Amino acid sequence: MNKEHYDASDIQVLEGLEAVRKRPGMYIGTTDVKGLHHLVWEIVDNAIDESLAGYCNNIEVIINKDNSITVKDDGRGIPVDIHPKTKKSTVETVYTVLHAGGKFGGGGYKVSGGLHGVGASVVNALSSWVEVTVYKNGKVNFIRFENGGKTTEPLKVIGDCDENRTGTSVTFKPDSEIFDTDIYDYNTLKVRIRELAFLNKGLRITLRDDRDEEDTTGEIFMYEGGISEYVKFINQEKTPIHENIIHLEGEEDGVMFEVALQYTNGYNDNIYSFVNNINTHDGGTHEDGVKRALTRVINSYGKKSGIIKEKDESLTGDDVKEGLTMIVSCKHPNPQFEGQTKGRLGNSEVRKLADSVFSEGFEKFLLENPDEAKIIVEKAQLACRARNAAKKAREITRKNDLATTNFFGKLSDCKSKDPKVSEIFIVEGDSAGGSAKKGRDAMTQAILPLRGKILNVEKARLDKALGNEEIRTIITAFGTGIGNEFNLEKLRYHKIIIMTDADVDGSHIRVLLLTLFYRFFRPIVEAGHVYAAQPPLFRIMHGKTRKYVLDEKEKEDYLASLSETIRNRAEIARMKGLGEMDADELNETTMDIEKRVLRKITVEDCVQADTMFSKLMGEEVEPRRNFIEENARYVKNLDI
Ligand code: TSJ
Repeated sequence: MNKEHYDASDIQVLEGLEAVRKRPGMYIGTTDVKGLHHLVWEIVDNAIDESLAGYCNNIEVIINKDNSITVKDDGRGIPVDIHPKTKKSTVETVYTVLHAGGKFGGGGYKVSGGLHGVGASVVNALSSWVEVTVYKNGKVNFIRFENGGKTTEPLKVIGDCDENRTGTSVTFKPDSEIFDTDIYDYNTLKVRIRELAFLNKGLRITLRDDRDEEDTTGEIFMYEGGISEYVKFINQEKTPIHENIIHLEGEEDGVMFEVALQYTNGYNDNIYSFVNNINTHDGGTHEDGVKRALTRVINSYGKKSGIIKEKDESLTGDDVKEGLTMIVSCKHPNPQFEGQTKGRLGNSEVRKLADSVFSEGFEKFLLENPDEAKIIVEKAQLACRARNAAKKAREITRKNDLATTNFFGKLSDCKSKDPKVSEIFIVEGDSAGGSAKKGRDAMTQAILPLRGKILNVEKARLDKALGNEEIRTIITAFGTGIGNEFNLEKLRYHKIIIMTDADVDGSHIRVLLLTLFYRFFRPIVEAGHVYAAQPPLFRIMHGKTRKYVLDEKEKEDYLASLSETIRNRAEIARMKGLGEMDADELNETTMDIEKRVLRKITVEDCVQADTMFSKLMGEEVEPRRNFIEENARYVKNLDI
């Protein structure tokens, strides 16, 4: 540091940068690894601004061996002339005066922004050294700062360069006394650089890691398609349901608005919005405008084209969002951010701009691409139906609680209220139910008989099944609730045992129950609470011995283990349905905790049942299948 250069304004400057060093959190949020990377964005943002102003096409980011960072651009170069107010070069001013960033831009169209738009001076304050090189007017200009932003000597020309060469190169070394860590993470830089490249079409950003001997060329991020390519990138692991990515843009009063979208066959949406390249995680007027227009246009087009019938209800914002991948990007010279974390755009004029740009362009797209339009409208219709089915299911189960009289009529509950020891047998048919009731251990075993009628799976869609009283009783008996209200801790039985015959009817009931569990109670399955009882298929009697076996193979093995005389005299009976076993027999073979064999049901079993369920539903498989898949989303919601 050269004391001679210091005057009153210097002292002010140092006080400014000293304030940053005293409270770095105020300026860059944190001094952890996140704050460390934040410094890079403060610098890169300046280069992006130059690109948005139309003067820069290439940006290079290099992680140097010593974990210092170099950012270079081919823009006009930071002005090198003496700034009238500070009497120092603009370069030095930008680096030493807090909040100087924007003020020295000179008519620049500042759209990118760091955390607080503070920029270069903050990076300087938090670095052990910074070097800036500006190529301009055939000269190479250089300045170096040390120890938190102290100018070593004023900007000086250190050489000549090609007249046509312009640009800025900055290298900084974060101060290890400020930051918890000084090691840069390649992937963190890469992810954001890629995003910046998507958001600024045509801009080429290179990232190179000089700590890595192998990395000699770096990775280039450049997307001529801009946010369309971002949508394509997000959807590359997904299944789009139409080919074209819809990309619309418009501008008004210096505000640029842009949106790209494509639907996938998924149930979640991937909507990301940005203002001046910053993710607005709480949305705002730009996102609202698009969503409002999207809902309106899908409804109006759907009705006009006859896809949405007179009797159908209107699609909601949630319906049209399902499976949607969308990037919304707004570049605004004067953005107003709202909300606790300033993550929402507040400028109301943007809502109108977004709405009009989107609705005009999107309606045109639908009219010009009727096949894709149909797919999109139908996807939203399926979402609507699934939403209604799930809502109905929730309402039904909410109304139906343990106090309802007919509930007790069906369920023979166990005496114990301790879920850990309680079991519920869901039994096919009244007669088996009767035997099970007699044969059970009433302390820990509850019995719920199901009547056959409702279980005509081929005809029953899941939403209908949910309207069925016995199914509702099951849901109520579990005690967990369903949908948003689902709570695994409230499960009243830690063993849920499906007890059905080994015939076609039995398998239909199993399929229906497993499908029901899979879609609405997956956490119960995942937690290992669901079992299948295994009633024996054969009874082998010889002398006073009675042996029950589960299947053909077990029968053969058992017979082989007997001596020939006994084997020849053994009476082998094929067991009929559960209903034909008496209480003792049922207890001994299937229910007695000591003797029975239960099979634990896995999620995989349920997936198989679910597929089967879809197939069983008969004609018009495809749309119904879709319906089921749509519904499956609500199972995901239960996972929380
Ligand atoms: F500020 C900084 F050091 F962080 C930085 C600034 C870092 C990097 C890598 C690049 C830049 C930068 C600044 N690149 N390009 C510019 N451009 C200007 O500062 C500039 C040049 C000329 C004019 C003009 O009106 O002639 C205006 C501006 C804002």
